[in-house]
Amino acid sequence: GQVFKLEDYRPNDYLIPQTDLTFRLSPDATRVTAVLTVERRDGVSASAPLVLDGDGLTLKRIEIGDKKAKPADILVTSDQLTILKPPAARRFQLLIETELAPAGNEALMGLYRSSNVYCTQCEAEGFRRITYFLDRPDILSVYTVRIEALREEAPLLLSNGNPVDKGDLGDGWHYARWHDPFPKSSYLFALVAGNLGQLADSFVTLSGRTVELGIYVEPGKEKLAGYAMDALKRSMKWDEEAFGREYDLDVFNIVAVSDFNMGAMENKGLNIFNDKYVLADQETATDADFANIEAIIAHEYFHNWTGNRITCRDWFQLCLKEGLTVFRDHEFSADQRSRAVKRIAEVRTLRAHQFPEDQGPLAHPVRPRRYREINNFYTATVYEKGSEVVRMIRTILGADAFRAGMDLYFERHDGDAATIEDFIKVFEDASGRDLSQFALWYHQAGTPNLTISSTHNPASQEFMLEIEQSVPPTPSESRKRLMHIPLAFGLIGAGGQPVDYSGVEGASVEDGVIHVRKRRHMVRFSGVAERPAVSLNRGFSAPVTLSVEQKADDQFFLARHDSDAFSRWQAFNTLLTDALIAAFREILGGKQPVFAARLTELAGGIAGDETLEPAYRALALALPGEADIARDIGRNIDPDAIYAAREALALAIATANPDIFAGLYDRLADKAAFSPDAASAGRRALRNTLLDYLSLQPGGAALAVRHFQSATNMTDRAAALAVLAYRHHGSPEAIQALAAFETTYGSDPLVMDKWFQIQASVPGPQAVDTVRALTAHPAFSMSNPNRVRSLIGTFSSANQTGFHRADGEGYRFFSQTVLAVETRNPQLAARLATALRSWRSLEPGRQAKAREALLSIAKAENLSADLRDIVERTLA
Ligand code: BAL
Ligand code: ZN
Repeated sequence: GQVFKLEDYRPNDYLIPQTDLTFRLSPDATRVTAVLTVERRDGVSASAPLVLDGDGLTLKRIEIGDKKAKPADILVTSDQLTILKPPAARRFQLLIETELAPAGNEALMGLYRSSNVYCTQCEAEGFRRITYFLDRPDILSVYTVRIEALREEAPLLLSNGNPVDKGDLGDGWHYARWHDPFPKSSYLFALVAGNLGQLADSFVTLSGRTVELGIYVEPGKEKLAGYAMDALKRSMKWDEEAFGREYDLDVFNIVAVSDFNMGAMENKGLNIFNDKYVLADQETATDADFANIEAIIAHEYFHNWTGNRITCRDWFQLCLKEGLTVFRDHEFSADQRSRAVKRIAEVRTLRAHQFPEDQGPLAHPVRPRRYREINNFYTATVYEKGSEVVRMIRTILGADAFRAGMDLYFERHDGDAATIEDFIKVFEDASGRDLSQFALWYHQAGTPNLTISSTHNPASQEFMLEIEQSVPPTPSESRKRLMHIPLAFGLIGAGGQPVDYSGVEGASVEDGVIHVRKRRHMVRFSGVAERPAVSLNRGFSAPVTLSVEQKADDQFFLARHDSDAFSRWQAFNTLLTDALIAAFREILGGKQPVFAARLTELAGGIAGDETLEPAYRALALALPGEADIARDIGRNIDPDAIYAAREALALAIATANPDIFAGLYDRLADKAAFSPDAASAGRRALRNTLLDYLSLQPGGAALAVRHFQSATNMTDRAAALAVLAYRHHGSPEAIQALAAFETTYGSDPLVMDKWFQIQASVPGPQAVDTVRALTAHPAFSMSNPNRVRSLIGTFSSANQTGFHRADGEGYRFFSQTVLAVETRNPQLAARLATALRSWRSLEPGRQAKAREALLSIAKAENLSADLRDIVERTLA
């Protein structure tokens, strides 16, 4: 396939300042009439052909400047419409009529039907499946959209911008017209038509304008949108306060649909959401669901400024809107909830999803320079690492200069299709700092490592940190340049107090941050009488790995005393990881692992420490996941041995703390009415984590059954079901609970996703048969992305022992399933296929079998560009 390169960017010869669309909707033959006002750019020859993008379109009519086009005037191929001799006038009109079949569109790109609702998804290149267009983000156009439909089939007609007109057309047809005054890229176009229920509200902006808010859902589910509406209003207020950003249209609409490739989409004034991220109440949604809804509602809303008002020049700049908007939604959630807990959760996500990407065959810079299929670059690197890079800019500049830079960005680039260079420049201009070395974070792939050791000289009262940076090679980037890494740190005295120093040499150190810029720094702190413990990468100031020579005593000390909540969590997590890796090696050597009593007792100490928030304690007590442990081990992975090590540590912690855990479990029982707020969710999280440990003790199954039966909300119910399914797999208690859950929620697809997910993650060699059998369950569907991700996605990315079954059966099932999905939805299949990206870190037997599975996909006929790109890069 074609390779697109950043350096090949050039503006198109033509612009499309105005786009008027008319849709006459019908499931199998929708007519789209596009009237485009085309403008030739200054200096472009009048004979330059106009080449429009298309994808799978049926062209019905074309008029160039009022005249019907003759066959010799145009050239139509499967993916282009070329106007060979455009009119001589600089500005002219083009009328294009196409016919689409939304009902048969299972790829869920362009115009499609989801549960009889017409909806669209145009990012990145879906608009070309609706009409021929310059389908690239730097073509900004003002859209007017007229929608015609049978009133009975589609009483509700929505598009971007403000409503301007509506009326009856006779014969049961009606229409609505929408106008969006803000020029926008085609990927932000949206249309929704169908029979939907509305939850209405309003918001008064900073300057006193009233905005009508609507959330549209399947009729009867309006009440389930209440939390999303609340999150929307809080997002609108927060963006005014934190970034000075006000909403700009008269209406803001959100529509929830059940078939959606992404989480949601920020179309101007008409966000379209995967219903999983809108619908919630205590009976059907977990606390994690509530938190996700809050974050994604905020994320899409924040795109109105970072994405829509200022968009990307080309798709290489995707992180310009995504990394920045993730940073903004992280800050929002941190302000709405607990900053420390949020930061730990973010870092866990980054390590679980971005680190393996950066350390494997799919590694790419935050701003890539090449792609074959842009759909495959909606990655953890672009989103999550992209957010970390923005966070580092704030760390380096400080909050005030960062805000000044953001203000300048909005002022200078409003209405632009901008680049990462533009973004970096505003911070340089606002702060007077040189960010050229820092900019490598956007351009260079790979997770940097810092090797750090410390020495203390009591005679000279010097404390020294020796820091060395390295960036491992990544595909097509074997040599790396030196990065600017902001490393936040703290020196801590024996009583837990911060240690002052009188001077520092060897690196620039500002506000508790060491600026690592060279390969090696010897940082000398003077006036330090006693050896301090050193807390490193506080708050996870840089997305790096650390190799630290640190005494276990110091690690225990930090786990008890670090005043930085993130680093305190990190210290305990590192202790757990080290113990798990040691246990893994013991198991491979045929020994029973043993764990230090001071480690298992510290777990009890943290659980019972009332000075710590319950949510924090829950995160501390959650053992590193099997994939996290595998990543830290790095190579020759045997997932069964990792699983055994993790189980052994869980049992050791449970056995060391039965009374603390049981007492706390009882005290945490919530007697108040349900609330999804962070504090209540934190108490539930801690209690459910304790249940997991307690279930390993005698009577554990009965306890989990009581928890399941007495649950008054989905968080507790799903947690108990998971404990029964994992810890008591195959027991009558587990079987009964799964059956009861299915009976109660069988007709609620989003809740059944949890049921699929829990069963898909039950560890062990039986998992592949369970999952295969569940693909025949009536609630499962190979064409619905949420179902596929819940069952197949969970099995392949969250069930290490099941998926990596030693005989390769997990991989065989997986490759067949990926191919079955791909015939319907290539984007979804490509996403699933990334589950094998770390195949080279497996032990040789599994490695060979994983490779076979990848090759069997690569060999399949008519592979989509999406899947081919992932599989070929994974095998390269
Ligand atoms: N732009 C795609 C969905 C999102 O990141 O908001
Ligand atoms: Zn986004």
